[in-house]
Amino acid sequence: MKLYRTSNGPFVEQDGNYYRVPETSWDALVKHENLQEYLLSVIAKGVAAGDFAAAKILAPIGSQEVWAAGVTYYRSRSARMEESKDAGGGDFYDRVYTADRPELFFKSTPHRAVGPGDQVRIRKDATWSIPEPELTLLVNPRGEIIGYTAGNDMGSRDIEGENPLYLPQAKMYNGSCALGPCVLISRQMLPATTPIRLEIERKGVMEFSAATTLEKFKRDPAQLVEYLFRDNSFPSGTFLMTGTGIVPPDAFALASGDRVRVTIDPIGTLENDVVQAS
Ligand code: DO4
Ligand code: MG
Repeated sequence: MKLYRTSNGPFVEQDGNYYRVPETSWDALVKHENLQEYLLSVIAKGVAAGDFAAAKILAPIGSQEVWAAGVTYYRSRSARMEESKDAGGGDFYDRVYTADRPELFFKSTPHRAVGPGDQVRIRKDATWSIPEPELTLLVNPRGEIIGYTAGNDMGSRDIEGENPLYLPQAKMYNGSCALGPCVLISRQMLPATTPIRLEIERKGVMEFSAATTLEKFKRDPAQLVEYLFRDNSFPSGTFLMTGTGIVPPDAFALASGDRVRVTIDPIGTLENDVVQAS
Protein backbone atom coordinates (compact mmCIF):
# COMPACT_ATOMS: atom_id res chain seq x y z
CA MET A 1 0.00 0.00 0.00
CA LYS A 2 1.47 3.34 -1.10
CA LEU A 3 0.50 6.76 0.18
CA TYR A 4 0.97 9.75 -2.15
CA ARG A 5 0.81 13.45 -1.36
CA THR A 6 -0.43 15.29 -4.44
CA SER A 7 -1.73 18.65 -5.63
CA ASN A 8 -5.23 17.06 -5.37
CA GLY A 9 -4.70 15.83 -1.81
CA PRO A 10 -3.52 12.45 -0.51
CA PHE A 11 -4.19 9.22 -2.41
CA VAL A 12 -3.59 5.64 -1.37
CA GLU A 13 -2.70 3.04 -3.99
CA GLN A 14 -3.21 -0.69 -3.88
CA ASP A 15 -3.00 -3.16 -6.77
CA GLY A 16 -2.80 -0.33 -9.29
CA ASN A 17 -5.97 1.40 -8.01
CA TYR A 18 -5.88 4.85 -6.44
CA TYR A 19 -8.26 5.99 -3.70
CA ARG A 20 -8.75 9.50 -2.39
CA VAL A 21 -7.95 9.77 1.32
CA PRO A 22 -10.65 11.75 3.20
CA GLU A 23 -8.15 12.97 5.81
CA THR A 24 -6.37 15.69 3.84
CA SER A 25 -3.93 16.85 6.51
CA TRP A 26 -0.58 15.14 5.91
CA ASP A 27 0.47 15.78 9.50
CA ALA A 28 -2.74 14.17 10.79
CA LEU A 29 -2.00 11.09 8.66
CA VAL A 30 1.55 10.81 10.00
CA LYS A 31 0.28 11.20 13.57
CA HIS A 32 -2.63 8.77 13.10
CA GLU A 33 -2.97 6.15 15.84
CA ASN A 34 -3.10 3.37 13.28
CA LEU A 35 -2.39 4.70 9.81
CA GLN A 36 -2.23 1.29 8.18
CA GLU A 37 -5.67 0.28 9.46
CA TYR A 38 -7.14 3.67 8.51
CA LEU A 39 -5.84 3.44 4.93
CA LEU A 40 -7.07 -0.14 4.58
CA SER A 41 -10.52 1.08 5.63
CA VAL A 42 -10.34 3.84 2.99
CA ILE A 43 -9.53 1.21 0.37
CA ALA A 44 -12.28 -1.14 1.61
CA LYS A 45 -14.94 1.59 1.49
CA GLY A 46 -13.59 3.59 -1.37
CA VAL A 47 -14.25 3.81 -5.02
CA ALA A 48 -11.10 3.94 -7.11
CA ALA A 49 -10.49 7.54 -8.17
CA GLY A 50 -9.68 8.43 -11.75
CA ASP A 51 -8.16 11.81 -10.98
CA PHE A 52 -4.83 10.64 -9.59
CA ALA A 53 -3.14 10.85 -13.00
CA ALA A 54 -3.97 14.55 -13.34
CA ALA A 55 -2.41 15.43 -10.00
CA LYS A 56 1.18 16.55 -9.43
CA ILE A 57 2.98 14.27 -7.03
CA LEU A 58 4.50 16.30 -4.21
CA ALA A 59 7.21 15.53 -1.68
CA PRO A 60 5.54 13.35 1.00
CA ILE A 61 6.23 15.86 3.74
CA GLY A 62 4.13 18.20 5.89
CA SER A 63 5.70 19.67 9.03
CA GLN A 64 8.14 16.80 9.56
CA GLU A 65 11.85 17.40 10.07
CA VAL A 66 14.29 15.33 8.05
CA TRP A 67 17.22 13.73 9.85
CA ALA A 68 19.92 11.53 8.40
CA ALA A 69 22.24 8.76 9.52
CA GLY A 70 25.74 8.60 8.09
CA VAL A 71 28.50 6.07 7.52
CA THR A 72 26.09 3.16 7.71
CA TYR A 73 27.66 1.35 4.73
CA TYR A 74 31.35 0.46 4.27
CA ARG A 75 31.43 2.35 0.96
CA SER A 76 30.43 5.60 2.68
CA ARG A 77 33.07 5.10 5.38
CA SER A 78 35.84 4.58 2.79
CA ALA A 79 34.80 7.49 0.55
CA ARG A 80 34.65 9.86 3.52
CA MET A 81 38.03 8.72 4.87
CA GLU A 82 39.54 9.34 1.44
CA GLU A 83 38.02 12.79 0.91
CA SER A 84 39.06 14.06 4.36
CA LYS A 85 42.51 12.48 4.63
CA ASP A 86 44.38 15.75 3.98
CA ALA A 87 42.33 17.40 6.73
CA GLY A 88 43.16 14.57 9.17
CA GLY A 89 39.49 13.76 9.70
CA GLY A 90 39.47 10.22 8.34
CA ASP A 91 39.76 8.42 11.68
CA PHE A 92 36.38 9.72 12.84
CA TYR A 93 34.56 7.99 10.00
CA ASP A 94 36.26 4.68 10.77
CA ARG A 95 35.34 4.96 14.44
CA VAL A 96 31.71 5.91 13.89
CA TYR A 97 31.26 3.01 11.47
CA THR A 98 31.88 0.54 14.29
CA ALA A 99 30.68 2.57 17.29
CA ASP A 100 27.42 1.78 19.10
CA ARG A 101 26.26 5.37 18.75
CA PRO A 102 25.48 6.13 15.10
CA GLU A 103 26.16 9.36 13.27
CA LEU A 104 22.85 11.26 13.13
CA PHE A 105 22.56 14.75 11.74
CA PHE A 106 19.82 17.25 11.02
CA LYS A 107 19.25 17.19 7.26
CA SER A 108 16.34 19.34 6.21
CA THR A 109 13.32 21.39 7.08
CA PRO A 110 10.24 20.85 4.89
CA HIS A 111 10.88 23.97 2.82
CA ARG A 112 14.35 22.79 1.77
CA ALA A 113 13.08 19.37 0.67
CA VAL A 114 11.85 18.77 -2.88
CA GLY A 115 9.64 16.13 -4.44
CA PRO A 116 9.75 14.05 -7.61
CA GLY A 117 10.26 16.13 -10.76
CA ASP A 118 11.55 19.12 -8.77
CA GLN A 119 15.12 20.38 -8.97
CA VAL A 120 17.77 19.36 -6.48
CA ARG A 121 20.59 21.86 -6.06
CA ILE A 122 24.35 22.05 -6.03
CA ARG A 123 25.55 24.77 -3.70
CA LYS A 124 26.77 27.93 -5.41
CA ASP A 125 30.14 27.65 -3.67
CA ALA A 126 30.69 23.89 -4.15
CA THR A 127 32.89 22.23 -6.75
CA TRP A 128 32.39 18.52 -5.99
CA SER A 129 28.80 17.51 -5.30
CA ILE A 130 27.14 14.11 -5.41
CA PRO A 131 23.72 12.57 -4.82
CA GLU A 132 23.26 9.90 -2.16
CA PRO A 133 20.44 7.37 -2.68
CA GLU A 134 18.99 6.45 0.69
CA LEU A 135 16.17 4.37 2.07
CA THR A 136 14.27 6.85 4.22
CA LEU A 137 12.08 5.95 7.19
CA LEU A 138 8.89 7.79 8.10
CA VAL A 139 8.53 7.74 11.86
CA ASN A 140 5.44 8.88 13.78
CA PRO A 141 5.62 11.01 16.96
CA ARG A 142 5.56 7.82 19.05
CA GLY A 143 8.82 6.62 17.47
CA GLU A 144 7.13 3.92 15.36
CA ILE A 145 8.39 3.38 11.81
CA ILE A 146 5.22 3.63 9.71
CA GLY A 147 6.62 3.65 6.21
CA TYR A 148 9.48 3.98 3.76
CA THR A 149 10.32 6.39 0.98
CA ALA A 150 13.26 7.01 -1.33
CA GLY A 151 15.59 9.88 -0.54
CA ASN A 152 18.44 11.76 -2.15
CA ASP A 153 20.85 13.23 0.41
CA MET A 154 22.71 15.72 -1.81
CA GLY A 155 26.05 16.88 -0.47
CA SER A 156 29.28 18.69 -1.32
CA ARG A 157 32.32 16.46 -0.89
CA ASP A 158 34.77 19.34 -1.29
CA ILE A 159 33.24 21.24 1.65
CA GLU A 160 32.80 18.21 3.92
CA GLY A 161 36.27 16.90 2.98
CA GLU A 162 37.96 20.20 3.86
CA ASN A 163 36.81 19.87 7.46
CA PRO A 164 34.22 17.48 8.95
CA LEU A 165 32.92 20.42 11.01
CA TYR A 166 31.59 21.88 7.76
CA LEU A 167 29.09 18.98 7.49
CA PRO A 168 25.99 21.16 8.06
CA GLN A 169 27.07 23.46 5.21
CA ALA A 170 27.90 20.54 2.94
CA LYS A 171 24.61 18.80 3.59
CA MET A 172 21.93 21.29 4.55
CA TYR A 173 21.00 23.98 2.06
CA ASN A 174 18.06 24.78 -0.23
CA GLY A 175 17.18 21.85 -2.48
CA SER A 176 19.68 19.48 -0.84
CA CYS A 177 17.07 16.85 0.00
CA ALA A 178 14.64 15.02 -2.26
CA LEU A 179 11.95 12.61 -1.05
CA GLY A 180 9.37 10.48 -2.84
CA PRO A 181 7.56 9.50 -4.90
CA CYS A 182 5.35 7.94 -2.17
CA VAL A 183 5.48 6.37 1.25
CA LEU A 184 5.26 2.61 1.26
CA ILE A 185 3.11 2.00 4.32
CA SER A 186 4.45 -0.97 6.22
CA ARG A 187 5.51 -1.79 9.73
CA GLN A 188 7.93 -4.41 8.46
CA MET A 189 11.45 -3.57 7.37
CA LEU A 190 12.09 -4.20 3.69
CA PRO A 191 13.90 -7.47 2.96
CA ALA A 192 17.71 -7.45 3.00
CA THR A 193 17.71 -8.29 -0.70
CA THR A 194 15.97 -4.99 -1.56
CA PRO A 195 18.03 -3.20 -4.20
CA ILE A 196 18.78 0.52 -4.08
CA ARG A 197 19.83 1.94 -7.45
CA LEU A 198 21.38 5.26 -8.42
CA GLU A 199 21.43 6.48 -12.02
CA ILE A 200 22.86 9.77 -13.25
CA GLU A 201 22.18 10.88 -16.81
CA ARG A 202 24.14 13.65 -18.50
CA LYS A 203 22.81 15.09 -21.76
CA GLY A 204 20.64 12.00 -22.23
CA VAL A 205 23.54 9.55 -21.75
CA MET A 206 23.98 7.35 -18.67
CA GLU A 207 27.02 8.84 -16.90
CA PHE A 208 26.94 6.68 -13.77
CA SER A 209 24.83 3.79 -12.57
CA ALA A 210 25.26 1.51 -9.57
CA ALA A 211 23.21 -0.60 -7.19
CA THR A 212 23.54 -1.91 -3.69
CA THR A 213 21.23 -3.86 -1.39
CA LEU A 214 20.13 -3.53 2.20
CA GLU A 215 22.35 -6.53 2.99
CA LYS A 216 25.26 -4.05 3.13
CA PHE A 217 23.47 -1.76 5.58
CA LYS A 218 25.42 -1.91 8.86
CA ARG A 219 22.71 -0.61 11.22
CA ASP A 220 19.32 -1.68 12.49
CA PRO A 221 16.63 0.93 11.58
CA ALA A 222 14.95 0.52 14.97
CA GLN A 223 18.26 1.26 16.70
CA LEU A 224 18.74 4.42 14.60
CA VAL A 225 15.25 5.58 15.59
CA GLU A 226 15.90 4.76 19.23
CA TYR A 227 19.01 7.00 19.21
CA LEU A 228 17.16 9.75 17.34
CA PHE A 229 14.33 9.82 19.87
CA ARG A 230 16.67 9.88 22.90
CA ASP A 231 15.90 13.18 24.58
CA ASN A 232 14.27 14.47 21.43
CA SER A 233 10.61 14.84 20.54
CA PHE A 234 9.00 15.04 17.11
CA PRO A 235 5.44 16.33 17.52
CA SER A 236 4.70 15.89 13.78
CA GLY A 237 6.89 12.84 13.28
CA THR A 238 10.13 12.82 11.32
CA PHE A 239 11.91 11.34 8.33
CA LEU A 240 15.18 9.53 8.88
CA MET A 241 17.45 8.96 5.88
CA THR A 242 19.50 5.84 6.55
CA GLY A 243 22.77 6.60 4.75
CA THR A 244 24.25 5.82 1.38
CA GLY A 245 25.79 2.60 0.14
CA ILE A 246 26.73 4.16 -3.20
CA VAL A 247 29.30 6.89 -3.73
CA PRO A 248 30.36 7.61 -7.33
CA PRO A 249 34.11 7.43 -8.08
CA ASP A 250 36.22 10.36 -6.84
CA ALA A 251 36.60 11.80 -10.35
CA PHE A 252 32.83 12.29 -10.63
CA ALA A 253 31.08 15.56 -9.78
CA LEU A 254 27.46 16.45 -10.51
CA ALA A 255 26.82 19.22 -13.03
CA SER A 256 23.86 21.46 -13.76
CA GLY A 257 21.46 19.70 -16.10
CA ASP A 258 22.23 16.18 -14.82
CA ARG A 259 19.24 13.98 -14.09
CA VAL A 260 19.37 11.79 -10.96
CA ARG A 261 17.22 8.72 -10.36
CA VAL A 262 16.98 6.84 -7.08
CA THR A 263 15.07 3.58 -7.38
CA ILE A 264 14.04 1.36 -4.48
CA ASP A 265 11.90 -1.34 -6.01
CA PRO A 266 8.91 -1.64 -3.73
CA ILE A 267 8.71 2.16 -3.41
CA GLY A 268 9.40 3.40 -6.94
CA THR A 269 11.69 5.93 -8.61
CA LEU A 270 12.52 9.39 -7.39
CA GLU A 271 13.74 11.49 -10.33
CA ASN A 272 15.16 15.00 -10.13
CA ASP A 273 17.10 17.35 -12.36
CA VAL A 274 20.14 19.04 -10.91
CA VAL A 275 20.80 22.77 -10.97
CA GLN A 276 23.65 24.91 -9.70
CA ALA A 277 22.80 28.52 -9.04
CA SER A 278 25.39 30.92 -10.46
O1 DO4 B 1 29.48 11.79 7.61
C1 DO4 B 1 28.96 12.45 6.78
C2 DO4 B 1 27.74 12.17 6.03
C3 DO4 B 1 27.49 10.72 5.82
C4 DO4 B 1 26.32 10.41 4.95
O2 DO4 B 1 25.54 11.26 4.58
C5 DO4 B 1 26.11 9.01 4.52
O3 DO4 B 1 26.89 8.13 4.85
O4 DO4 B 1 25.13 8.78 3.80
MG1 MG C 1 23.96 10.46 3.25
